Parts: sequence; structure tokens; C-alpha cells
Amino acid sequence: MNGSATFNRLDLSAYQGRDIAVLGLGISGQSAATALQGAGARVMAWDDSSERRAAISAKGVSAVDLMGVDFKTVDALVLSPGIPHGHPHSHPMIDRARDADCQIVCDLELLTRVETDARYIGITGTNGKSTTTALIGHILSETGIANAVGGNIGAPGLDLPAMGASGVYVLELSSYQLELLPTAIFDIAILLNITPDHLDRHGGMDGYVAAKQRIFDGQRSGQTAIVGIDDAPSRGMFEGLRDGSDATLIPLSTHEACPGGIYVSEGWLIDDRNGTAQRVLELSSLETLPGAHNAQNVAAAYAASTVIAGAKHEKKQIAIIAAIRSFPGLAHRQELVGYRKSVRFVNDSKATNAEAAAHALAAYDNIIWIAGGIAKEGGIKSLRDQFGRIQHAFLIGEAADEFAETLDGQVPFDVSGDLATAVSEAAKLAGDGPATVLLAPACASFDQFPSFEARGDAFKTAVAALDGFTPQNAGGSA
Ligand code: UMA
Repeated sequence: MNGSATFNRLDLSAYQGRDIAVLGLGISGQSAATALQGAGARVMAWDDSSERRAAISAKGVSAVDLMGVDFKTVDALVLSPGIPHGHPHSHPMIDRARDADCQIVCDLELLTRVETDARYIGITGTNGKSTTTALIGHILSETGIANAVGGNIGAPGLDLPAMGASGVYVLELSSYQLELLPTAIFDIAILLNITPDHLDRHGGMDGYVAAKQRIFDGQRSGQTAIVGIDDAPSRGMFEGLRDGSDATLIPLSTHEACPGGIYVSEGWLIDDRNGTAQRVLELSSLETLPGAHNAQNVAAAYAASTVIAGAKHEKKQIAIIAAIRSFPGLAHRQELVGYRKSVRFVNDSKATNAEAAAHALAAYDNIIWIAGGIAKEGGIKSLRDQFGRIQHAFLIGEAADEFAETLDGQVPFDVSGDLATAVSEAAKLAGDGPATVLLAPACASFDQFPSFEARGDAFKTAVAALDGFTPQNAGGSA
């Protein structure tokens, strides 16, 4: 929840006395079940995991086997995004609900039903959506616009506060959530990019693209569609919208000039919406948003924020640019932890595969790389083009031997074993710099940590203990 005002809880009283089934009791399902029950609904909750059922019972919500429920008597089935409802199969409880014509909704739809006066920004794309969502929330807060950030980024729909007419919901949307949401919700809809992902769940690329397309469906005149055009599926969608949508279209590119849109040229963010190709921001000056992929995130966030703020006014545009500069970054995603002399420490623990690590490696020079964990198929072979940027690698976890074989003869390396040792050896080698000590493991964390977050936190703890280290939030050199 951002902005200075205090917010009220959502008013879910419309569900008082209603019979609601909730399937899936992870983050979103637990939130929906407890919020709806708190509003007076009769909630029957189910999860195929007995632990999750026990957890919801402990919160006073009835765990009920929905296979034994007559869905004709149920007002709605609230589905968690991770529950399959088509490909590769449909959960049998969903089939029963469908057979009984019971409406199937998700938590975000319930949010939009009770918060009808607020404005909605939806952000989707295969990569970059969390950063873009968080950046938009930050810009709106810094420029005095009340907003709440949630969706796939973490805060489920029914945990968000009531915003009313003056507020903006900034929602990160996965393809799973878009499939469940009705269309025609978003005042500003953003598609960053599309590359193959979750194909099993969507029955192939066409299904995945169709799920993403839903963010724009039903948009009206006065609403805005912001579309990255740097990959073929997204460009195809842009062309379709140009011919068929009533919304204002803003194309985005980090590769080419796009007339009437926002793009990157010679390291500058260019705003050409009024045909004047105005240089608005030098991207290399953004320490917390490094690299080409972040340029797309910045372009999208700038576009959305200027639309919300009505930033034809120069002062508002300056405030938006200042807010982009002050973005602290997202934890574990190329997170600038701080400095020791001229050595920068960056936590990209979220880089759990080679593709994600490639973005980080492309963003820095003189890299001292910490990598390893549980390798994905192909390991780090696809990163060979980046090897020239790496001074030395310190390898950890199960993947160390495999990665050592790939690096052999191309990048000097040591097998450190664990992360604390790798940090200490990397810091010693880096000396006073200039260098960037980068944790970008290209691996899952589960051999040594419960999650990528725990791995990133361990990195930050080890770095913070180094003599002479200055954390970024304490104003380290920038
Ligand atoms: N479950 C069943 N039966 C099944 C499948 C699952 O009972 O057949 C149960 C599981 O036992 C579990 C629950 O369903 O208890 C999990 O539900 P879920 O997978 O929908 O996960 P949540 O914990 O509710 O988290 C969801 C999003 N997860 C997914 O979409 C997979 C979270 O996105 C989101 O942050 C959260 O809601 C709050 O809105 C995470 C994610 O991984 C970040 N998203 C994917 C991605 O980004 O690629 C799409």
C-alpha cells in the first residue's frame, strides 16, 4: 500500500450470507477464504494438501471436500491461479462447478467487483513484470497518487486496501490470472514481451499468447494499451490492436525508433507521443535499473505514470523522472546491495536459470561471478557470449562441477562450495575494485537454501559483514 493516506479494508459485505467455495489455499486462496468469511460469507475451502486444509481450519474456516458439494447451491467458486482448469487437464472440482453452471472467479475479479470506482493498471509479459509493477507503484507514491500494488507480485487481491475513486490498483498479472479474469478491466493495460513460458498449462504458444491478449480485450476509448513491440508475438498483438482497438495505443521499443511511441535510442529514453522525439532520461544513469531489459521496464512504467498523472505538464514529468531515479529496486532482482570502495555488490538470486543470469551478466563489466545451485537443463553453456565480461567465477552447490567444466579454459574459477565462502573469496579477489561481485546463480537454490529469497538474504548478510562495506540504502557511492 503506497501513498501517505490511511486506507480502509475492502468492503466485501455484498458476499454476506453467500455460499462460496474456495479451491486452492496458497497465498491467494487463504486470503480469499478468510476475507470472505470475515465479511459474513459461508465459506467452504479445499486444498489437495492436507497441511493447507489444516492451516485454514486453524483460522476458523471450514475445510470441505468440494467433490461432495452440490455446486447448484454455491454462489461462486473462487479459484487460485495455479489450479489447472483446461490444460493439461481440469481439476475435477472445477468440472463439477462448470456442470452446475456455478460461476468461477478469482480473487482479483472479486476486487474489481467491489472497487468499481478505482482505476486499474494491469501489467503482464513473460519477463520484467514485477519490476515494472513495483516501479509504477513507486512513481505513483512519489508523485502523490494513492495506489496499491499486488496480484502476481505477492499481495493477493483481497489483501489490498479499499482505494475508492482517487486510488489506482497496480496489478501484476500472470497468464494464469488473465485466464481467470473477465475482460475490460484495465484503464491502462501493459504487455512487455512474450517468450515461450508455461506452455503445458496453456496447451502451447497460441494458448499462452491468447491468455496475454486478454489484458487488452474490451478496452474502450479513453483507456490506454501500452505494448512492447520487440518480439514477434507482442508485435503481432500490437498490430492487431492498431487495427481493432478503441484504446489509445502506445508502442514501446528498446531496439528501434517507434513513431508515436516511447523508445530507446543512443542510451536515452525517447518520448515521441506528440511527434517531437523528446529525450527524457539517460538510462545509463539508473544504478538500480541496469541493463537493456530494464530499459523496457522503465519505458513502460514511464508511459503508464505519465498517462495516470496527466503529465503533459513539464513539472509532473520532472517529478516522474526523479521518482524513476529514486527507485530502490526489487529485492533479489539485480538488487544493488552496496559498495566497498569501488566494488559493487549485486544480488540477483532470482536468476534461477541461464536466461535470467544472461540479463545480469550483460549489465555489468569486470564481473566476479557467484553461480551454482541446482542447474537447469543446458547449464550455463548458453552464456558463452558473456564469458568475456567475467573476471573470475566462484562456484557453489551441486552444479559446481558441471559449471567448472563449461568455464574451463575460458573463465578463471574456483569451486567455493557454499555461498559464504564464495562471498569472502570474491571480496578478497575484488580488492578495492573497480569490479562488480554478482550473485546470479543460473540455478535453483534448493540444494542449499529453502528458496531464492533465502539465498539472496544469505548473500546480503555475508556482504554486510565485510569490513568497510557501505550498504546502498546508507548512501553508498552511486
Ligand atoms: N493446489 C491444489 N490442487 C491442484 C493444484 C494446486 O489443491 O491441483 C493447491 C496447492 O496445494 C497450494 C495452492 O493450490 O496450496 C497453490 O495455489 P497457487 O499455485 O495458485 O498459488 P498461491 O500461493 O495462491 O499464489 C498465487 C500465485 N501463484 C501462481 O500463480 C502459481 C503467485 O504467483 C501470486 O504471488 C499469489 O497467488 C498472490 O496473488 C507466483 C507465481 O509463481 C509468484 N506465479 C507464476 C509466475 O510468475 O510464473 C504464474
